[in-house]
Amino acid sequence: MKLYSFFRSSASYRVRIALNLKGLSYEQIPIHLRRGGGEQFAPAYKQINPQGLVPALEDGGRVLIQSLAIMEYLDECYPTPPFLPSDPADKALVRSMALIVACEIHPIQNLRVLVHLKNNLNQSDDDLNRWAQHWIDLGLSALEAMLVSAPKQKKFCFGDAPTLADICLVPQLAIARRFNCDLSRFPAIMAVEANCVALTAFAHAAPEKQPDAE
Ligand SMILES: N[C@@H](CCC(=O)N[C@@H](CS)C(=O)NCC(=O)O)C(=O)O
Repeated sequence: MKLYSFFRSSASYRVRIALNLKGLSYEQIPIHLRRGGGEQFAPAYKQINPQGLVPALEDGGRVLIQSLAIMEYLDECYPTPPFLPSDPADKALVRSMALIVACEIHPIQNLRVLVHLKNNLNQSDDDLNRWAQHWIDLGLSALEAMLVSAPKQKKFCFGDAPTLADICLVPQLAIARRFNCDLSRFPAIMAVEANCVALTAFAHAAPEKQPDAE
């Protein structure tokens, strides 16, 4: 498998964790999101991902995009260990946690959104930081409340094994730190993160461990 990714990209980080949890080997093709105005916009890469975003996963000659779609594909092709619980309501709960990160937090503090705010709407770097902090804080506050009240929350967001929720959460925390968010307000999230990063699948997927890390 080939993973088109960028070491600092949290959506790529999700897929690296997922591949590692499934015990799959993969070659990383780095797509630098800043160099030369962004390698994601190169015509050759847009043939791979017309959205001009990372990650993209090539498997058996087919290319998949969108990290959640990729992770569900991996889960269906390689069911062990599962990324979702079997009970429909539990599954919906785990998906809802993953979607808080992937749909409500990450897209509005993504690079292209910040570049647009800065270059076209004349916002300062301070404004961009406050923007990112605001949306990250709002989403993590909701997730913290869910973890505190969830009856099946144990070592991880749900139960005693990592699910899609943890796979989305840990990379988002790396971004939160990049924007200097105050994570001490989220003790349940911090406890889950500590249990995740103790696993080699998460530790080996960390941005600083990637071949393209700067
Ligand atoms: N929903 C997409 C998001 C992909 C995405 O936004 N990737 C970011 C890096 S985390 C990116 O490529 N940004 C490039 C840009 O904003 O120009 C997914 O989950 O794969």
